Amino acid sequence: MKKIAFILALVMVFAVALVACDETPAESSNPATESTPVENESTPVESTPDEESVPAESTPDESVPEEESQAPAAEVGELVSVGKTYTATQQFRQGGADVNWGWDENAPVAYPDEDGVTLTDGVKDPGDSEYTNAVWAGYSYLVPDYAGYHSFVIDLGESMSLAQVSVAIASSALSNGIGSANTSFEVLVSEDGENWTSVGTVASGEDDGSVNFYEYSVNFSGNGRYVEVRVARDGWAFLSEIEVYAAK
Ligand SMILES: [Ca+2]
Repeated sequence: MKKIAFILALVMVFAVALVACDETPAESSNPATESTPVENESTPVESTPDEESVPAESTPDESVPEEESQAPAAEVGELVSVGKTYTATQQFRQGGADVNWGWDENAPVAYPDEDGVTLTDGVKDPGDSEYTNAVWAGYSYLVPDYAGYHSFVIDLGESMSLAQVSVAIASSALSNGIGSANTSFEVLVSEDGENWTSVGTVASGEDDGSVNFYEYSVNFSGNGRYVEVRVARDGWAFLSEIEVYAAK
């Protein structure tokens, strides 16, 4: 009996050992090998919408300060720029054939703003299509110190509440080298002529040459004695008037 009991005990121990050996690798390997790739595969799938949602959630956050920084445009009132003095970017000096028709600081100004009143004399439409007409002042990107835009600073004489600035620019109808396409107009205001605040920028539309000139306006609400207009254009810009309107 002792032998039988001993054999039975050995069989039971062996059986338990077998079960333990079968279960241990089954539990440790199967979940590990099966779950790992599942998690790895699911991770990028789950992260994709997360990554997409991040910019989606940040977009309204970025738009908040833009909305807060833009005050409602004031109601347009009186035209206040006619007859006011201004300073402007230097104009192009057209050299002769000996300098390949390029910049020549000793040459006369091409398409000049005679007497420095062209942009605030109240006259916009020349009534014809000649760019050589004195109502147009031509500004070239070919000047040596061109900063990417032409600058015009109007002195209104006193500080006032402002609502709109409008620029009359010649279209491509006047000449192949003239136009208004791909041009932007930025308006800045200042109380002292030194500290400036940008109040808005407007981009030009298409220039199909169907009219002699286009007008682009920036509507805003701001105060200042000085108004700067920056006309950014990689090409000739012919201007006939810059209008500044006070708030009503
Ligand atoms: Ca004018």
